[in-house]
Amino acid sequence: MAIAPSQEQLAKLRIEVASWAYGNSGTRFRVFGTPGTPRDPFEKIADAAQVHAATGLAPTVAIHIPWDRVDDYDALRRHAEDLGVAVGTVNSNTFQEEDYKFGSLTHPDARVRRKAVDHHLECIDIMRATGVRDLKIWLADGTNYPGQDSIRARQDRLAEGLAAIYAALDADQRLLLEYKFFEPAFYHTDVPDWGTSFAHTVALGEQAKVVLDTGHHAPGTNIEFIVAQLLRLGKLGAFDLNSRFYADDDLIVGLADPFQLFRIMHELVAGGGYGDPDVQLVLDQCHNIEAKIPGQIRSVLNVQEAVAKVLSIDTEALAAAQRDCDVLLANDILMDAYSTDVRPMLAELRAARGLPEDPMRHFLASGYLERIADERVGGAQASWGA
Ligand code: AOS
Ligand code: ZN
Ligand code: ZN
Repeated sequence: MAIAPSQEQLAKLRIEVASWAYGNSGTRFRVFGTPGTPRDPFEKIADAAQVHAATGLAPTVAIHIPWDRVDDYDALRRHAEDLGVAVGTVNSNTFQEEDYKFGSLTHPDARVRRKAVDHHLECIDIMRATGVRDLKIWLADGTNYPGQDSIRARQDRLAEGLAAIYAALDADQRLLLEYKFFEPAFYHTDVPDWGTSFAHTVALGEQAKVVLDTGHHAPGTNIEFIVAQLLRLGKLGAFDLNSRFYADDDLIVGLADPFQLFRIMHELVAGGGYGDPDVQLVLDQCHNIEAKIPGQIRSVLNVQEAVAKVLSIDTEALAAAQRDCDVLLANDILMDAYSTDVRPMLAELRAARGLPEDPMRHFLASGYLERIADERVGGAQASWGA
C-alpha cells in the first residue's frame, strides 16, 4: 500500500547541525573527553563538514555565542565555504554568567536586561558578518519558588527586551524564540510552552517565529499536534531535533522513539513545511558517550529515513479513508508506510547523487577520526551540563 517517493522529493531534505555537538559535553556529574575533540570553532566546522560530505544532508552549521566567538567572522565564513558548508543559525547565550542568576531579558534589574539585549545585538552583528539569517533565542529565565518574582512583570520585561532585539534585525533576518517547559528553572519558566512563544512572536511581527525543540515538552505531549498547529498559523520557524526518554536528554534523534519522529515528520510534510527553507530542521544534541561525528551521521540518516517513510504514505488513499471515517484503513495506510524499509531507496538516491551509499561505513573507513585524534590535543568543552 505504500508508494515509492520520487528522488526529487527525497532530495529536498536539509538538516542543520550544531557546532556544540562536536565538542565534549556531559552531565553535571561528568564531562567525558573524546580523542580528537575540536579545539576551536574552525575545527568544529571542519568536523561538521564531514557529516555533509558523507551524507549530502547537512549543508549548514549552527554556531553559539560565546562558545564560537572568534576574532574574524569573515574568516569563519570562508573556512566553512571552503569545506563545502555554510554558517547557520546564531544561538545566543544568556545562561552562563553570574549576572543572569535571576534572569536575563526578564531580570528585575534594568542593567542586566540591557546587557542581555546588547548580547543579542552582538549576535545580530555576527549574523551580518557570517551571512546568517536566523537568530535563535533560548532563555533559561524563570524562578525556583512561588513569590520569588512577579510572573506578569517578567512577561512585560520579556516583551520589551524581545522588541528591542527585533527592532535591530535587518529585513531579511529572523528572530526564533524557543520554549522549554522547565530546567534550569524549576517553579516557573518565562517561555515554557509554544503558546507563550507564539504570543510573543505574534506581537513582534512577521520576522519572528517559534522554535520547537522535541525534548522540551512534558512526557506524553502530542508534539505532532503542535507542529500541525504552528504550521497552519505560519509561525513554525525551526525544529531542534533530538531524542528523549525523560526530560531534555538531547540524545540522538529517532533512537528513543522512531515512531514519534515519523509522526512529527508526517505533520511537517502534510503542513507544507518539508523542503521549505523557512522551516529549518536543526539537530540540538549532545554526544556525551558516543563518538560525535558518527553520532551526527546517524542522526541525519535517522531523519532522512523518517522523512522517506512519510513520503511513502499513499496520501490519496489516506485522504479517502479519512473521508470515509475508515479508522482502521487510515491507520493501516500510515503504518504501512512506517513499516517500509526505505534503506535501499536511500542508497539508490545517494548513488544517483554521487554520495557514498553507506555514509557511516564510508566515513569510518576514511581515517578522519584517527587523524584528528593524532593531530588535536586538548579539546574545548563545547556545551554545558545536563
Ligand atoms: C536548551 O535546553 C535548548 O535546547 C537550546 O536550544 C540549546 O541547547 C542551546 O541553545 C544551545 O545553546
Ligand atoms: Zn534546543
Ligand atoms: Zn534543550
